Amino acid sequence: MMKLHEVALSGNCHKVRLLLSMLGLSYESVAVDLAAGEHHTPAYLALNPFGEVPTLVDGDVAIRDSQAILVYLASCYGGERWWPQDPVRLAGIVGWLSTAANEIAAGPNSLRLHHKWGRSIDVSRAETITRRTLNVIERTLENNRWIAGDDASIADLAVYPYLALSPEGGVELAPYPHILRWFGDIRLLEGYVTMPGMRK
Ligand SMILES: N[C@@H](CCC(=O)N[C@@H](CS)C(=O)NCC(=O)O)C(=O)O
Repeated sequence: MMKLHEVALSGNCHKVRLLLSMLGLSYESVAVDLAAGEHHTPAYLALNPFGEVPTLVDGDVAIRDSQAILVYLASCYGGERWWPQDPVRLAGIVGWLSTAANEIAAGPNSLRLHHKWGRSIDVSRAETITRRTLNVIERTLENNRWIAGDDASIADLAVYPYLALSPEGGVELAPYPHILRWFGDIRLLEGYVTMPGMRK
């Protein structure tokens, strides 16, 4: 059975929990105790040399990085529905995976680390990135039901958790009605699961 090395309050881990659940895949959850430094042990670093969660272990392979795990699961177990072959659609999806790893990590994720756990960050930079990113996503969702076009994809699952958790970082979402509408659509997807800190 697959093993997901994870942390309950991590939005990066939640991306993977969402897809595993939506694909109906069973897995063993292995809790990593960050406070105890479990992610810096040689055994964990052998699976993930960056010492981060999540890490997915499937048979002989260990995969690090939430975006990479989404790609792996979607392409192995999701079929055309979750991993389309059309190059334009695929490029659109990967573009959003990149946004999740860059702007969303440096914006809303960073603000949550600061407000919830006291991480020292450049708050004004994180707020600027957050505002710009939310504006782009709001405009995207004004014209599209889903973030990368007409169908739900791993792009939605990569972008969703840290936006849904962003009120924990002091972000006000009321000015973004299309993002709020899209939250509702994601929550109706079969297999949707929530996590602490998310409204639903
Ligand atoms: N790009 C990575 C980032 C993972 C990441 O930053 N994980 C955090 C928890 S959400 C972590 O492991 N932090 C522990 C540390 O950096 O010491 C991904 O998307 O999986």
